Amino acid sequence: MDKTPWWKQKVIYQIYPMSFCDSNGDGIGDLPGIISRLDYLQQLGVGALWLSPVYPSPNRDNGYDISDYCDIHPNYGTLADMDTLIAEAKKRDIRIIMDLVINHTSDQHRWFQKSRRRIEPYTDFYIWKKGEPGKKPSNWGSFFGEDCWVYDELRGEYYLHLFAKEQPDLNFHNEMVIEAIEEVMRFWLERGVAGFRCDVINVIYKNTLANGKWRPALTGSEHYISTEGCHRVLHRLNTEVLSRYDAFTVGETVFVTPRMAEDLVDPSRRELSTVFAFEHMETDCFKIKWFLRKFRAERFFACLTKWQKALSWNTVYLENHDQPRSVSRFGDDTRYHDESAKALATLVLTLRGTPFLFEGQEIGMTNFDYTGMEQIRDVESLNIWNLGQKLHLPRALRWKMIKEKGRDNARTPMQWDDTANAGFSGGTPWLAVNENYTRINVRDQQQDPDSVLNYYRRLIALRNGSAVLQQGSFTELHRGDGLYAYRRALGEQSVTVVINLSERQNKNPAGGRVLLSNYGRTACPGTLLPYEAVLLVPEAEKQPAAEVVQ
Ligand code: ISL
Ligand code: CA
Repeated sequence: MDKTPWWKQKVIYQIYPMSFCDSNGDGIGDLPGIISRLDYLQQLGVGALWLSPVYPSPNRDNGYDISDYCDIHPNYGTLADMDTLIAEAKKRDIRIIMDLVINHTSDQHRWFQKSRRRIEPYTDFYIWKKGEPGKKPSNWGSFFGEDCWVYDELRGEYYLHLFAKEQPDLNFHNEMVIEAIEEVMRFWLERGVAGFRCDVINVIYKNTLANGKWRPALTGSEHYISTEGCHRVLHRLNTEVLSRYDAFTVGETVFVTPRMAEDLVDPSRRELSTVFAFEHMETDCFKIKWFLRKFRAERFFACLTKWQKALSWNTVYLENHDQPRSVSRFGDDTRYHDESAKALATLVLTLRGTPFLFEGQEIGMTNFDYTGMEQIRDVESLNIWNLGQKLHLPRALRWKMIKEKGRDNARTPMQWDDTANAGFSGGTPWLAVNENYTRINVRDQQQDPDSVLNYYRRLIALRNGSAVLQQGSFTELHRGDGLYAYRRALGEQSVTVVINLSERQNKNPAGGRVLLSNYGRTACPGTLLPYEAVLLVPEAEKQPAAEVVQ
C-alpha cells in the first residue's frame, strides 16, 4: 500500500475569500461563492484548498485579526455554509485547510477584553508589561513598521503586538492559552477539515521581552524567532491533537534558515508537516521587502536549489496574499505575459515539494494597476506609507515601494469573465478590480486551448499522475543567463525541466523527448525562445505518461 501522505501528492490552492467570488452582491467574496466554483477547482486538478481566515474579525488585517476562532464571519456566511463547503469539496476529492492565526488575536476578542479587565482565567492570556505611559517597555519593532507596545488605559499596562496594534500577541508561556488553542483545533478537525496553515508560527514564543540588538527593522526578533519554547508548543499540539486526526500542517515561518526549517518539519520531532520559507521571496530585496533590489533570475534559482537540496520536504510557491503577482515580479506581464506565466507554472509544479497556487495565478493575474493611495486598503501599505512620510522618504520612492511590494497587488478580485466587475460581484467590490480583466479572465481562457489556464491544467494533471514529479530526487543541471535546468529522478524514470526565465534566446543544455512545452513544441528545441519552458524525458523511455500532453 502506498503510504505517501496525500499532501506529498496533491497540489494545494489558496483562496483569499474576500476576493474570490461574491454570491450576494455585497462586494465581498463568501463561502457560497466558493462552493459555486468547486467544479472549476476540481477541473483545475487541485487536491486541497487553503482558505485565508474566514472567522469573525473586525478586519483590521483582513481576517488575520480573529475575534472568535469557532465561528464564521457573517460576511462569509455561517457554520452551516462551512459544513456544506467541506462536504461538497469532499465529493470532489478536495480537502479544506483552515488558516490558524495563534500568535495574536484581534483586540476585540473576548479573551483580550477580559484580559484588559483582569478577569480570570484571561488575566495572563496576553503579553502585558508594566511601564509608565510614554515610556515603552523595550525597543522592539513590529512587522508593520510601528513599534510594538501599546499602553492600555484600562489595565494600566502595556501589551505587545508584533503586527498591527489591534493584534495583541498571545502569551504562550501560559498553559491555559495552549489548552484554548487545542480546543480550537479540535473544533475544526471534528468538523472535517484536513489541517491548518499556521500563521507566523515560529514567532509565537518569546524568550524574554528585554531590549534587542538594534536593526533597521524588527529589533528584538532574536528573542522570538524559532525558540526552543516554540518547538515545545508545536510538539505538544502535534502529539495531543493534530496526530490524532492525521492532520496536515503548513507553518508560515519568517526569517528561517534551512536548518531551522528542517527542525520544524523533521518527522521524528513531530512538530509540523511542512513550512513556508521566504528566502526565495527575498531575492528581490535586501532582507526587508521594502528595501528594493532588482530581480535577477540567477539569485532566485540559486536560492531555490539551496532549499531543494537542504530540506527533506519543501513547499513550493511563488505567490500568496502577501506577495506581488509572480508574472509581474519574476516574469514579464506585458510583452511575454502568457509565456512567462507558463514558464513560472512549470517551475512551481515541477520542483520537489508540495506546490501551492494562489487564486488567479492559474490565469496569470498581474499586479494591481492602482494609481493612488486612496485605492489601497491594506493596513501594512498604509502604515509604511505614513512611516515613509515621517522619515521624509521622497514621495516617488514611497510610491514605487507600494506599487512593487504592496499586498493589495495580490488581493484584487478574481477575474472570472469580461462582464462588469470581472464576474466577481454584482455589487461594488471591496477592492477595485484590475482593469485588465477584459483580457485576463477565466472564461476566455477556458475556451482557448493555448491559455495559461489550460497549461496549468495539463501540468497539474501530469504531476498528479507522475510519481517522478511528486517523489523524485532533485538535481540541478544548469543555472545561468536566466536559464535553469534540473532533473527529477525516481528509480529508472526521470524528467528534465528546462526553463528560460528571460527574454534572451538561450541554448538548450538538455535533450530528450518533449513531454510538455509552453510553446507547443513536439520536438526538443536546440534554442530556447524568450520564457520558453520544456519538460523532457529520455528518448528511449516509455514512461511516464508516454504521450506528449497537449
Ligand atoms: O508580508 C509581510 C510583511 O511585509 C510579511 O512579513 C507578513 O507580514 C508575514 O509573512 C506574516 O504574514 C502573516 O501574518 C500577518 C498577516 O498580516 C499576513 O497576511 C499573514 O500572511 C499577521 O497575521
Ligand atoms: Ca458576499
